[in-house]
Amino acid sequence: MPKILVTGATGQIGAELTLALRERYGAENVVAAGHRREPSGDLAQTGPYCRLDVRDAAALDAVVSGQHCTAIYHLAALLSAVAEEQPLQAWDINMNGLLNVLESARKHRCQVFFPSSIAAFGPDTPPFDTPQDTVQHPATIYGITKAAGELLCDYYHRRYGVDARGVRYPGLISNQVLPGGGTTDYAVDIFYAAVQQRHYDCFLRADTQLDMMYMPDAIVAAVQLMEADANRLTHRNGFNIAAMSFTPAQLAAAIQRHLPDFTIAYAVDPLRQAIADSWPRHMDDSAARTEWGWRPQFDLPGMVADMLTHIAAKLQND
Ligand code: VAH
Repeated sequence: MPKILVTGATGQIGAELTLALRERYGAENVVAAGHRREPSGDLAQTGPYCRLDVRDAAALDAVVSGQHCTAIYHLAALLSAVAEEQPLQAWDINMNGLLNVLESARKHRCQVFFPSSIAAFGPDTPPFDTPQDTVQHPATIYGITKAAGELLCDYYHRRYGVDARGVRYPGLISNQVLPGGGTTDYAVDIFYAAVQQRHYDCFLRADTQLDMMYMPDAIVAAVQLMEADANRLTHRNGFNIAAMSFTPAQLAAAIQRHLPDFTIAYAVDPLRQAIADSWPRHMDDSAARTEWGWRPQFDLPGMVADMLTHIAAKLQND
């Protein structure tokens, strides 16, 4: 049975991924590590939790060796918009944190999962059907750390045999933990606003098309890739994976099919609009489908229905 460390376990992906991994491998086999946010009830009560700053190489290595970890899902990072406000801290957390994880993985023979992003592409990347192997000139510090992270993981695999794997996530939508400081956060915020106020002021332009994915699919992708037969993998880090691609206007229309009185207005945030404009619209994920069987389950109507059900229930219980 694997012994897993999840860094960034109190974040948007980490919180749901930790609970899914505990369900699959046994709660005692999944150590959750968080730093900036306090763990939710489930996270702290269903299995081991520790506070960990991934920039502290000795502390990270002590957890990996002390817990005899066999795999590290490394999710700790600053997201795109907040990273643009603090580029030096973003480089420190996103790059030195990853380097510390890869060094521990090298020493203790651990697998590594590294989440890259559509942000690893830039304005001169083909925006539609973005190829698996293409131009990567990211225009944000977050995207630079993601593109560099893909290369660093490939290096540790080639040079030291570390079994590092990763995907390029689109914008992720979850009904559990709110995202923090991302450019695609509008696609989560809009549901809370729709249920509570029947109105949302969107910080991106109505026609800003981006790849998006529902969190249950994102979690399945991580586990499926980490369990895939290594002999089938031509690529390893930075698999394009896609599920749906939509604009704020299209998302609003899908919500209005459930809440006819919902309205949207646009108060564009120049920083996050510029970030979104530098990203591709829709990725070609044929390599992931061929090499490890990637298949998303949620489309836009399915995600909207599930999100509204969960958010309405959650707000009723709060
Ligand atoms: C962000 N949610 O907005 C993240 C993600 C593709 C976007 O990387 O920064």
